[in-house]
Amino acid sequence: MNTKLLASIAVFVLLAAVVSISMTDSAFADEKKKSEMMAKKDTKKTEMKEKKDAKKTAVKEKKETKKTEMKEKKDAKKTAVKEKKETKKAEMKEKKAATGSAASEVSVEMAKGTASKQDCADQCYMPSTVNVSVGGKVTWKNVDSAAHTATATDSSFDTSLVNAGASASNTFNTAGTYPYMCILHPWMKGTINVQ
Ligand SMILES: [Cu+2]
Repeated sequence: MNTKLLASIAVFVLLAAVVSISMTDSAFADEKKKSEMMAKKDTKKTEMKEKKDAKKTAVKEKKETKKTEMKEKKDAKKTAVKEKKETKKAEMKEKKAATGSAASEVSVEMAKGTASKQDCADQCYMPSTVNVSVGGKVTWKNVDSAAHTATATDSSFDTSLVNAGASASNTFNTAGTYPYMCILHPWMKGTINVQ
């Protein structure tokens, strides 16, 4: 009786152990499979995300490259305009310096047709205003077919009659502004600045 019971218990325990081991194994396998699947899923997800990110980055980079190019192009244009402006400014300054500075010898033409051209204005004497240094000489060359004079309004100088094709000069020793005209054709007016 005792032996039978013991045997029964032993068999039961053995059976229970076998079933338990089997169930544990099965559960373990399931768990493993599940875990593997999840890992696979995660890997795929990561890959997709990386791919998406790479695409995003590429688009962003392309956009930035284009932006940089546009900016560079714009800057280049700006620089070109600025340079052109500065060149022009320098040229103007040079021109101004050339005409503005007083020379020791200046030549003025009594222009063609001024004997009858009453509206010759600042083109009767060419140029109509000149700058000469103190002690400098102004020479009037008559390129017209009529005779003219260069006569100071204040009578400080007078070339008297300068015939067609002839020239006359005056030396200026005192600084000042000297307006002058032609006594034959009073619409002919000029100015000598002695500096
Ligand atoms: Cu004249």
